Amino acid sequence: MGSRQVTSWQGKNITVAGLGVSGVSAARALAGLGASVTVVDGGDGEGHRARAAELAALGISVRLGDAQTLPEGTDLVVTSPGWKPESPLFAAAGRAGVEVVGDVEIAWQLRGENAAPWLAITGTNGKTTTTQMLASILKAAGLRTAAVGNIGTPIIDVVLDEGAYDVLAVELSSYQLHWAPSVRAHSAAVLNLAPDHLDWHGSMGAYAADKGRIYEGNTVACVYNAADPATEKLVEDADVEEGCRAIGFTLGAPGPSMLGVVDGILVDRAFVANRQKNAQELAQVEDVNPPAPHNIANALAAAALARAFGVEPRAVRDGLRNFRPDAHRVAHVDEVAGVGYVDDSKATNTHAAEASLAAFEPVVWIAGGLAKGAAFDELVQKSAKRLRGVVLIGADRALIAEALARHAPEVPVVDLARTDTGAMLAAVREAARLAEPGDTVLLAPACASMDMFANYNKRGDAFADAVRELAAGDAADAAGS
Ligand code: UMA
Repeated sequence: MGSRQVTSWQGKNITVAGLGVSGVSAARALAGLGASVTVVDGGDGEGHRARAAELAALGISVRLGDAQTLPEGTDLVVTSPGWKPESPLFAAAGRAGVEVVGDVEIAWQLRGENAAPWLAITGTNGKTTTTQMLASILKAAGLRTAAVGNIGTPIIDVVLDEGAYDVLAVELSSYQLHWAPSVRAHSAAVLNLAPDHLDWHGSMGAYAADKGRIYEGNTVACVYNAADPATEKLVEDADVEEGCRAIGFTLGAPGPSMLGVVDGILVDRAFVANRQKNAQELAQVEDVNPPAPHNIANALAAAALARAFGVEPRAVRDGLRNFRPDAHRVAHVDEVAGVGYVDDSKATNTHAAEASLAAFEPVVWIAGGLAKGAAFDELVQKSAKRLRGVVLIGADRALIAEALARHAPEVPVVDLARTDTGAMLAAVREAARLAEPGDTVLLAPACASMDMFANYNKRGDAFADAVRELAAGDAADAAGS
């Protein structure tokens, strides 16, 4: 790293908001550059105290149990993405004339002159998978890369490791984009745009505007979803570098400057010579794992970003073939008594749940949790005809129950008014009771998990455990009969 950054951070009083994954990363990095860092966090649990002790050993102050008061003398607040813009700490910063930025903004500012370019991905759904696919393609091309950002590896950690990477595959959430005004990606994609996190952003317009920031200052390509005009609109509204192109992706045949699918083949009509006439084969649909429609769209977006970076077609194919999806994303768990059990715990909003429900019929749907300000009418209307029955769990299940009563009154609904650890087993048992051989029981909650579980992984694990228990009972019944 050049001395430029070191001098600019030396002696600055930085308040880091949040002692989670990004806060710890930001605090360590900035303290390492000579800043005087105080981390503040509203929590005061055991985990918080353990992390605070680790940071204290590095000379970083930590204040737990008070997320509201701005430490005296703060020059800059660096926030973790989850903190809402209207948090009292930021109001205090505003009154004191102190700027608030996110850890992704700091990462951008810490880049040296030869830093690896960013290929950035956002969208309501599919961003983690697409980022992983992109990293897999870049690796297949022999490039040194990492999948970072919202995906779980704080981006500051890799930015400081300058020289180690040729290019980064960066997943950015709307929260991170909100707090990162000067990030300028080489190329970026918005995969889709549907209502989510409205409690955080305040409105769909504000959410879309934050997502759209990802295109600001792109130099080579702004990748949009041709089936989702809102994403194309964000490209139109973006202020990009001269010569930057809008590149669409579609599940149909692509026009010029698009990637798409023709006769089961993923083709590129954007990064080829004479794109009016020519198309380049990239991969077969079967190379995409799994080859479900929404995932083919993800693969096309990843391919578009890789091609914008100059990656050869063969590496696109090899990268897609090498890619293995994470657990809890439309994962087949087991079959019990002729009924399939599928875990899509990652479907934490209505848009994702809709894509998931569209893949199965007839389906017994397990849904509910924290709604995050969402409405369920459209999801229920679109999915009603596929539903054999519904089992509702979690804090906001009444919202889904009401939508079902309005649009699918004939569908049987089991409302599970319990949030204890055994609730998922009860939900799976109820679902099994509603299901008939040939049906699918699908956990696609359309809600966040934190009312009942630590995260969506734990919710998916609980579902898989419950299915195993059900299968064991079924086997015992069969042996006994
Ligand atoms: N906190 C407060 N007051 C608040 C809010 C939070 O004190 O008002 C404290 C909490 O007690 C906690 C810390 O802040 O100690 C948590 O900060 P955070 O919620 O920003 O979470 P991090 O651990 O820093 O993780 C964040 C992302 N989390 C969120 O955006 C909510 C992670 O994305 C990301 O992987 C990580 O940074 C590294 O970049 C997770 C996520 O759920 C996976 N993202 C959302 C999504 O994908 O839908 C956007």
